[in-house]
Amino acid sequence: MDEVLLGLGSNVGRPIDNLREAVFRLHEICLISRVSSIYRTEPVGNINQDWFLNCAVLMETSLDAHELLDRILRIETAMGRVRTIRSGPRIIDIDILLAGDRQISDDALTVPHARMHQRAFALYPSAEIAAEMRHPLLDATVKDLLERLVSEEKAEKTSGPDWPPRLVL
Ligand code: PH2
Ligand code: MG
Ligand code: MG
Repeated sequence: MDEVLLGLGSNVGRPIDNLREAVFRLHEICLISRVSSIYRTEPVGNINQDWFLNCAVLMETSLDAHELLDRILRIETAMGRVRTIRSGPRIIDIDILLAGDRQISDDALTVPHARMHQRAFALYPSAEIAAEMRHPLLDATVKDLLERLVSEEKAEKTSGPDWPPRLVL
């Protein structure tokens, strides 16, 4: 069973509802152990879009990483995501940030996520729920990565109604 850290983001429609729905849908395919707070974050990459809400989810799964990716893509599609411009606005984005100490790099998937260590919107929520989880390539914990991060990105913790979502475990 792998412990997997996911990063979730949304900046279209009602982002808080989208994050909540994504967590419920993930709950149907894996065992969720922790859900972070929500952060309101400045868009990175393509700045001509609304700010995002981001959070992180820690889960356990016996799916292998590619099967998990397949389920995640199905959740994104079911929630109405249409892929247009790179780094553009999205209803929901669910990224596999870390999967135990696995290292995967192929056409479909890169784990650890190639840019997680450079992104405040991924590291702030991740450090809240998985501070001691190790990045297998950088020889650092998530907490170390956040401490090392040099970034101007604005990220502020927010609260929302019904957050964290009440999962029936
Ligand atoms: N996701 C991106 C690109 N830029 N910026 C923020 N603040 N949050 C995101 O989740 C995000 C982004 C590509 O997936
Ligand atoms: Mg992403
Ligand atoms: Mg993605």
